[in-house]
Amino acid sequence: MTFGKYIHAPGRAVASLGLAAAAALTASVPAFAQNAASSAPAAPSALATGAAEGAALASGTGSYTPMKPVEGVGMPVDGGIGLQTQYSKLGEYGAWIHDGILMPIITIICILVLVLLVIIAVRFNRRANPVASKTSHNTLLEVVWTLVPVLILIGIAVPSIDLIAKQYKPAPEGALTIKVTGNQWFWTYGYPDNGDFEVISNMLNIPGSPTINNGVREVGSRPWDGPAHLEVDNRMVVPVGEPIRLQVTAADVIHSLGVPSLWLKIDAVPGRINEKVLVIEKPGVYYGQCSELCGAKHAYMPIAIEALPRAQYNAWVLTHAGGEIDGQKKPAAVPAAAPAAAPAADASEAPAGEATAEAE
Ligand SMILES: [Cu+2]
Repeated sequence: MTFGKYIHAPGRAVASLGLAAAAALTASVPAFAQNAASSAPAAPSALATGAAEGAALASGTGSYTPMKPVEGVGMPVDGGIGLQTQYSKLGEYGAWIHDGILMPIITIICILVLVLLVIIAVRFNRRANPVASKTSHNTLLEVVWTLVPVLILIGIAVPSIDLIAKQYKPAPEGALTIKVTGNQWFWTYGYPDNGDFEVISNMLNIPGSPTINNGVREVGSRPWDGPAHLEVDNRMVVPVGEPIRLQVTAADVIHSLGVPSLWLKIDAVPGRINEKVLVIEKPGVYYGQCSELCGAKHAYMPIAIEALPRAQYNAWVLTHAGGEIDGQKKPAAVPAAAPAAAPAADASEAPAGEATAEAE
């Protein structure tokens, strides 16, 4: 499948990102281009990373072909309402609270209030009911309309507080730590448990639109590219099904790491580390965006998380200079990585068929 409709319908995609930001971009394209070239290290690093990616694929120390995302999975859909399908246990729980508790309660209360209003307007207007009742108290009614809302609030509070508690549960011992840093206007992902290499992640440029990141390729130029405005040059690759300790901070202003389909939103604050555990249930590519207004290119720093089985993750780690598995640099020391590495290397020119199959 292709994402041509996203790529060739920038108007629609832009609308989903906010017309205001798009207007600002159009008005000051040269300024952005200069920013990217002078202040942000993103552009040159991205070039270097691209070259390194090719070299690593050829060198045989590791292998990685980006996974092709499944359309509609881990990304917004046209005309979608409600929450995105969730791919973490916490997300499934949160979505259940929203869809199974909050929405029914909201709907019932709204209908009840509307019905009462209509009854009052029809039966107790001045013409239909010229002599108004002098009743001022009704003990039973007052007890009921106090108790029922209290019970409703308790019904909402119990699962809500439970969800909050679960979200704050610290990562278990041995969880893989990934350090996420928000920058104006790109993300960096550090892997201290895998040799402390760092991945710089820039949004891909959009054909026919002003250049956002100098030196970064255009979306749609690789078979595994996802939607425009969401796909990046280097994704945050993580192992699937394992607890990941995300340590989130920022280098300049406040950003926010938000991926709707993973129930993930956590602020990236300069000088502070916010921590969150992430367990992704299914291999796949999950997209999000910076969720804190962080400056001119706020709308152009998407997040793309690719969850791979452990063996493929290890092979990806070894494509990076300094990448280590359990303190070992040689792929020979990681037997699990070897079988996955071989076919993936052969398939490096082809669209990641294997990876896609896993995702489905
Ligand atoms: Cu930001």
